[in-house]
Amino acid sequence: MAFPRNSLRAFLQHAKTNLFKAIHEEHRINIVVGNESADLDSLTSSLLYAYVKSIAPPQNNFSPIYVPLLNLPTSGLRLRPEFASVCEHANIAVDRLITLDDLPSQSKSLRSVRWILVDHNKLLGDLGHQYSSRVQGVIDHHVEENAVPENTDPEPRVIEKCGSCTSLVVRQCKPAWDSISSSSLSTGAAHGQGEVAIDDSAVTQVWDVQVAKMALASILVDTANLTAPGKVEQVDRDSVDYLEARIQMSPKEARTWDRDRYYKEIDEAKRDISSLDLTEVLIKDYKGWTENGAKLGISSVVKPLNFLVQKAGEEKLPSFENQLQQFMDDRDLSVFAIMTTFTSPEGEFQRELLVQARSSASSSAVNFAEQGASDFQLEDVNIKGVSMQDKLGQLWRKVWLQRDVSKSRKQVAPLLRKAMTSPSD
Ligand SMILES: [Mn+2]
Repeated sequence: MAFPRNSLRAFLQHAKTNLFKAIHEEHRINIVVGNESADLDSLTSSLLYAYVKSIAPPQNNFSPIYVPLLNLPTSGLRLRPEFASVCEHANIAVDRLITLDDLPSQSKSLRSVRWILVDHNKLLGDLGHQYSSRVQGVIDHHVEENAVPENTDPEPRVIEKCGSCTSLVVRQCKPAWDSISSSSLSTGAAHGQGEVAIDDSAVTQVWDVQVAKMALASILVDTANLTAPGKVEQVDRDSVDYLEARIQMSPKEARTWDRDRYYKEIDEAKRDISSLDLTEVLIKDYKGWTENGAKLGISSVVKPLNFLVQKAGEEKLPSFENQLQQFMDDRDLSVFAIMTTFTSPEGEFQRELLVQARSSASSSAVNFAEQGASDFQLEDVNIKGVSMQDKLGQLWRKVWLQRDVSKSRKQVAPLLRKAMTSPSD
């Protein structure tokens, strides 16, 4: 049975109840799961897809129940202050989000489940070990990993470059979303006035506005309010248009809606990492891979490296370098990278890249550095408190200013992984 039209808040409750039933009574469900960095894009992609498809399930579905799952334990939620802002606009409680803690322990897998991946296209980690063969659908904007079957009918198989995965989910969900709202926005009525809105009950409009704002948050943050060079694609712009039109349907919201202000609010919440310690900052947006048995980890950070060095000082930690070493040891990493994004005092969007490797992997790092120098326009830079080698010479380390700011972890990670798989000769 499809979930009757209701709010996002009610939907989350429905999804949680059904996940519980699936665990204990083995009835069928679909789980819509984002990637392991569990960022805002993964959250909103899975929520939007699961919400719309639960109300308007495709024909021949495996199950009409779609559960949005965050790919992190509940303890990880506090590392993401932007979730709180977005959830407030969507009228849902952060502690009601469904996380890995809601799944059964590893020894007891869910039997009747199909997985739909959003914001990644290969199920990694423990989930990957248990459920890789049950993946039946993907919407993603990362590099294709050829891990999802070619035919995922009736679920989509969409892998396409753009600023935000949520934009692709919006495009995918438009027809269903239109069908569950009494007025269609996809048929050219998007900017219609009163006559379009009359049919929609006020309460449905409120629900739609909550969902639209939730989805907009990711697209705006991921594309720097549709301005990020090399990231924004037409699908991002179209999806923002569609979602804003949904907001405009509500006369009350239309009067006060201000996209720039909304973007600023969410972006500021995301950048406010003052309450986190250094390790928390590094794991907040972290992704890991294993290549040829060696582990690679990359942290994305929304502040410059000197902020991190300073933070280590404030926390009276031995040193920033020492903390990096500890971080690598704790995760058994051969190569660790930090990618920072920030705005310079002159208002310029900038990126730094730090790569450090154990001596066993230093040839991979050198390979990466050679290729990366031209691919990403890397320029050597000195950061106070970060030397180019550890005291014993056992670590290879480099810090660059990344002049090509259009390249993110989506481009840097594949090159690092490649450098780790192709032996130097
Ligand atoms: Mn994404």
